[in-house]
Amino acid sequence: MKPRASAPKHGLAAGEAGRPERADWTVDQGWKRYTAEEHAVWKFLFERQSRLVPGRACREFEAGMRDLPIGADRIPDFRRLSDVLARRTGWQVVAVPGLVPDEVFFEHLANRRFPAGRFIRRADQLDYLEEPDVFHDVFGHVPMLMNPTLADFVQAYGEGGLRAQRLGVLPNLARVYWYTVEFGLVRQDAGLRIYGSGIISSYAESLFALDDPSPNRIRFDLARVMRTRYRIDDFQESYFVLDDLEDLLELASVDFAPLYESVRGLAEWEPGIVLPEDGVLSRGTGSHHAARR
Ligand code: HBI
Ligand code: FE
Repeated sequence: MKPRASAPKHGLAAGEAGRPERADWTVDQGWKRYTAEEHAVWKFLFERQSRLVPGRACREFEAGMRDLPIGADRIPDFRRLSDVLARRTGWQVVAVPGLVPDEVFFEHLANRRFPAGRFIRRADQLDYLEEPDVFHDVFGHVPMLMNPTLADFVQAYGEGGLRAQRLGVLPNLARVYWYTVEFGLVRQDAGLRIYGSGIISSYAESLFALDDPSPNRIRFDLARVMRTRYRIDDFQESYFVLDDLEDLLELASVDFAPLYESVRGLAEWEPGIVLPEDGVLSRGTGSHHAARR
């Protein structure tokens, strides 16, 4: 997720924003230090979101959630998540204080470690926060990492991130992550479904992304997405839709270098634009964002 904002802390209140304890920015989750109020925030979010999942999340999300030790009553323990996840796809969940520097993030992903924020949003921030907390990271990302295709794709993103940084094209790659892992939609037999973690961990965006007439829903195209800016402060104006989650398999193995060259210096697209060559599944009214401008 994006984020920026002072994160609420548990246990070790002060100083988390400062220098990391370890070079890889990991910390102990400190599971025993979560308070009853923090578990209660988790429970509220978990129950509210779980009601939305049937008929909205892709089947891979539901399957991953079913097999993980994630429930309403307590914030999950990352070690128990990692036990199950490692057996399935070789991934682990490690605790971090919040956002970590890009290269630290990529290094973890390249090694199949998912850095999850250990703090949880406060009860007065249930609907919006900019820093990825334990609810976004665990409810949103971990079930999808149980899927071998998504698991490979995210590792490839970590490896590609380090390369893209050296090539000076990180914004292009970051957009691919944004419009897939965070805000992706996929067509399944039963209809349009969510696989993006930023959507499925958000109550309002889970409704907006699928049902609202405002956003565009456009077939995913790699070069197109690389040129498309995104919003971090509001719902997306456009969602990009895969025909099949397995399409990520090819995205995990193609060489992005020639693509970076092909988009270098070209115009960047505003988030809400629709191009003549787009495969438009539904053309948005734009009403949501127009009302806010
Ligand atoms: N750190 N903890 C955390 N989570 C993220 O999703 C994250 C991050 N650091 C950088 C980052 N994301 C992105 O800006 C990169 O994917 C480009
Ligand atoms: Fe995220």
